[in-house]
Amino acid sequence: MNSLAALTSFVLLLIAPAAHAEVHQPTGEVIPSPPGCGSGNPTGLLPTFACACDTPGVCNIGAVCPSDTSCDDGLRGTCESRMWHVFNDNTCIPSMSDGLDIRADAATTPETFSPTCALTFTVLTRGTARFQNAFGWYNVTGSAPTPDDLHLMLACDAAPGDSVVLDVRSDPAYAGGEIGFFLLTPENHSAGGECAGGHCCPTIDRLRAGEGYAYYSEAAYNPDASGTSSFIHLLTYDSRIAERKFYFAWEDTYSAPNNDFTDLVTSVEGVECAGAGAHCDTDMVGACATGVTRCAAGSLSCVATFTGRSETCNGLDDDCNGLVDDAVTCPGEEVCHNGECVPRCTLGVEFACPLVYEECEGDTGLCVEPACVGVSCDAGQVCRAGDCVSECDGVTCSHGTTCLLDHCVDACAAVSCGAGLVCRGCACRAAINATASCATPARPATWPRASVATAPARAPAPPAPIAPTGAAWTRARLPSARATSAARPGAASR
Ligand SMILES: [Ca+2]
Ligand SMILES: [Ca+2]
Ligand SMILES: [Ca+2]
Repeated sequence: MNSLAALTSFVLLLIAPAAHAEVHQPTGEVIPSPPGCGSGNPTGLLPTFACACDTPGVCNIGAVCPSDTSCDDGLRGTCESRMWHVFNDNTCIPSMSDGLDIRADAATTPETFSPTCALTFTVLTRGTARFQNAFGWYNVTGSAPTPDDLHLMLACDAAPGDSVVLDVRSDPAYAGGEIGFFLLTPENHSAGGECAGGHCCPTIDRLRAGEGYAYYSEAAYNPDASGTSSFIHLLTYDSRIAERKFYFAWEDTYSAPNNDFTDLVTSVEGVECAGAGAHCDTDMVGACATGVTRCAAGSLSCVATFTGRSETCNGLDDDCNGLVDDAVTCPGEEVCHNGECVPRCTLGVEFACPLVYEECEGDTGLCVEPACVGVSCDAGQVCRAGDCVSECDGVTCSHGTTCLLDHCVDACAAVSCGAGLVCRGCACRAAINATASCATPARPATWPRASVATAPARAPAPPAPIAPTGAAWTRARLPSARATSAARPGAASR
């Protein structure tokens, strides 16, 4: 196995959503409100999430403990949350829960999203709302959406469990860029809490005619927005069990929320928070330095693409201590050089340095540029032409590869993407030809060989480039030799 291929065993860091400060209304009340009890069953947002499972009809809600030695753990399937009882607790409302936390994971950001594939809009619950609220999307434009740009996806008659699929990206109404989501209510402007004209089904036409309200994921455009004393109408939750899925939990009453945030709870699958998927620096070193921005608990964070592991001879700083291939062992008499175990060049003519511009360094048994013999560089630097320079300085990698520690590597080789996604630049993105269900699996490209040639210095022209088998690669040279590329001929035979 190619030693570089071992990198594919890296795993993508699991995104553990970081709990953040509690969200509260301007009145000081922490939101959302805790579970209640209705008809002998727990009510509110937490049981809604305990019934948001990858299998329909399943709920992770345990039964009351029959004795102090036997309690139902509530575990039925893969669900966002779980609730279970302890002996002698409230027989309606389980006292224990885990998974998605309705308070710790509640977020008012992101306010805008990027459609990455076909979107699936689903109603989870309508709680006990008297309004038959509706839900949809709009184009983010930098100003308040007009009724003409409110695109209803879940109308007032959509029942819990109903889903609508729309590929927003190919919808004529999509202007490109980010989108927001809205709630449509039928509330009477002059009699709060009442349905305008006694009709509780809101429509865009009724809104245009001045009946009801629209509330937006961009909260500043809400009809009752008033700066820092604005009531919060929407809490968003980043799914813990599905990629690119967010939950939208709404409060529907103008300036008078009751804070259960179940007046309409919807999910949208196929969106990322705006800004996700970009390259970022994790502030770690070595292979762990490269990250990608992800949504976690409502905010962007930089998630390392690779986690550290034990160092092997592969041209990478596997254990993220800032040193490439430090303290690795190679079989027999071999030494680790440029990411490969090679025979010591001190062992005689048979193992002499293969490139004419390299010289055998006696101490290490390595072939190096003559000007780099005896030169030791700090972490993060490599010797070229006798000078210690920053790794990846002046290195241009071929399409699909990224310079990491002076080597062109396929950052996607270690990234595992979900169905319908492909890895680009170490971030999982929707496949270009994703079907409406976004279900076409697409695998990342195969692992290309890194080009690990060192630059010639005061030396004859290096031999013609020899591309490793089955791999495309290019590499810019230092200014003194910009036009040429070189690989160790020995590398081509592996
Ligand atoms: Ca409510
Ligand atoms: Ca290391
Ligand atoms: Ca290594």
